[in-house]
Amino acid sequence: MGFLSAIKCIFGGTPSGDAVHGPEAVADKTLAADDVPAGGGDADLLLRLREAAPRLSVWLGIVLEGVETAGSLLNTRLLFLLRALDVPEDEARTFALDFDDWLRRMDYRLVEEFCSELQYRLALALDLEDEDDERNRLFVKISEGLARTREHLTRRLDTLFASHGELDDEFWKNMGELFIMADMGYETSLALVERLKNSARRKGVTKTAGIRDVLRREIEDVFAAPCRISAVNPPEVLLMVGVNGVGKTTTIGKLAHRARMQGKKVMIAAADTFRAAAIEQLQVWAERTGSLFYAKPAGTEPAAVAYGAMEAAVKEGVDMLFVDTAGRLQTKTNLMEELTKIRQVLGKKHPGAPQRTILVIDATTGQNALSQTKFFKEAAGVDELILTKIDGTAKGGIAVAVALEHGLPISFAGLGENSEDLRPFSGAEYAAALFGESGGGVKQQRPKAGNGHMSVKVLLLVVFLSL
Ligand SMILES: Nc1nc2c(ncn2[C@@H]2O[C@H](COP(=O)(O)OP(=O)(O)OP(=O)(O)O)[C@@H](O)[C@H]2O)c(=O)[nH]1
Ligand SMILES: [Mg+2]
Repeated sequence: MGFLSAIKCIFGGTPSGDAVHGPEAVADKTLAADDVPAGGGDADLLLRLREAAPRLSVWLGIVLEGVETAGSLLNTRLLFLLRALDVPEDEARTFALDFDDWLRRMDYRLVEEFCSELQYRLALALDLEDEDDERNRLFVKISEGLARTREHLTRRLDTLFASHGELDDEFWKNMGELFIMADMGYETSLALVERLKNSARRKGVTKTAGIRDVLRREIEDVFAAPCRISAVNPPEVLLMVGVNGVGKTTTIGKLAHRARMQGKKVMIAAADTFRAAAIEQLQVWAERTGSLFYAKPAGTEPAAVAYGAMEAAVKEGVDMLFVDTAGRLQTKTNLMEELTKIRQVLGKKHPGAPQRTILVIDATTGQNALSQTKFFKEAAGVDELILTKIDGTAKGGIAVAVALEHGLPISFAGLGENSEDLRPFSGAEYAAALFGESGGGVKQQRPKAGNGHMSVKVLLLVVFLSL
C-alpha cells in the first residue's frame, strides 16, 4: 500500500483502550479547494512544470507562485502538483487534507511558515528524500551548525600544512593536538592520528599536500554504519535514552512524524513519569503527528508504563512504538538500573524488544558525551546514536570521538526544534561540512528506505520530462 493509502487507513481506524488516545479523525472533513479537473485544467502551469528542472523544490516553487497564505488556492495548487505526478486522486486528496489539518492545528497561515514542512512531507511521501535537492538542504544545515568548528579546523590545518612539507613526527604530533582542540578528546585524537598514518602509508602519500583528502576519507570511514538486519517482528520498539534536556522527547516527535509520513501506524509511550509536564509534552507530539499515545499518571513506575504500552501496541497492531524515558545523569546508578528494567519488561512482552535503543546526544556537549555513551551502553545496551542540536554551536569533533571510541552508528541528526528538523545522518556529508567542502556530489552512504509507490510515478515523470 502506498503511503497516502496507508495514512487514510490509519486515520480511519478507531483506537481503543483506556490510556490510548487516537489522532483526531480527519477523513470526514472536506477540503477547501477550487475544483481542478483531474489531469490538470491549467495547461500553462503544467507546461511550466514539465519544462522545469525535475526537482521537488523547483516544482514547489512553481505551484506556490502567487500563494501567500494557507487556504483554497494552496490546496488547489497542491492537488494540481500531486495530480501532475500522477498520484491517485484519493491519495492526493488525503495528503492535502492531512496537511491542511496540520496547518490548522499549528495555526500557520503564511507560506514561509510552512513551506519547508510541506517540502519535507512531499519528499517523504514521494520517497524523494535522497534526491540531491533534499540532500543539499540537509548539507546546508549541517554546514551552518559546524561553521565554527570548521573555521577553527581549516585555519589550523592550513597553518599546519603551510609549516610542514613532509609527514614527519613533528607533523603528526601537531596534527594530534589539532584534533584535541577540535573536541575529539585525547585517546580519539591519538587513534585518529594512527589511522591517518597507516592510511597515508598505504596510499603512498608522503607530503602534507595530499593529507587533507586522506583525512576526510578517514573521517567518513569512522562514521561508516555497519549493515544490519532491519526486518523486525512488528511492533518495532524504539527506546529513547539520554541525559537531561538533550532532545529525547523532541526527537521522538520528529521520528514519529517521519514514520507517519511514511504510512506507519505509530504509538508513543510516556515512560518519563517523573514530571506531569513531560507526559503532557509528549502527548502534544502524539497529537501533532497523529500517533496513538499511551500514558499512566505521573509517579507511576516507568517499567509499568513500558509493560502496559507494549501490551497496547501489540493489541493495536502498531508498526512502531516509541518509549520516552526521563533524562538521567549517567553516573546515577539507581536511575540507570531503571533503564535495564524497562528493557527487560519490553523484551519479556515482545521478544526482541526494544529493537533499537537510541542514545540521544547533544552535539554542543563536550567530552562528557564519551562518558554518557559508555554508561548508557552498559546499562541500556545502546544500538545507535542520534546527534541533536547540530544547528547550534555544535562541537564538531565530539561526533567523531564517540563514533570512533564506541563504534556505534549515528542514525539521525537533529537540526532544529521543528518536526521536519531531523535527517538521516551521513558521514560523508558530515566530513565534508567539517572540512569546508561543497555538498554537491557527496556520495550517499545510506540505502534508500521508504515505500516505492509514489517514487515510481515520480521516476516516470522525470523520465517523461527528460524526453
Ligand atoms: N536547536 C535545537 N533544539 C533542539 C533540538 N532537539 C531538541 N531541541 C530543544 O531542546 C530542548 C529540550 O528538548 P527535549 O526534547 O525536551 O529534551 P529531553 O531530552 O526530552 O529533556 P528531558 O526529558 O527533560 O530530559 C527543547 O527546547 C527542544 O526544542 C535540535 O535538534 N536543535
Ligand atoms: Mg523529555
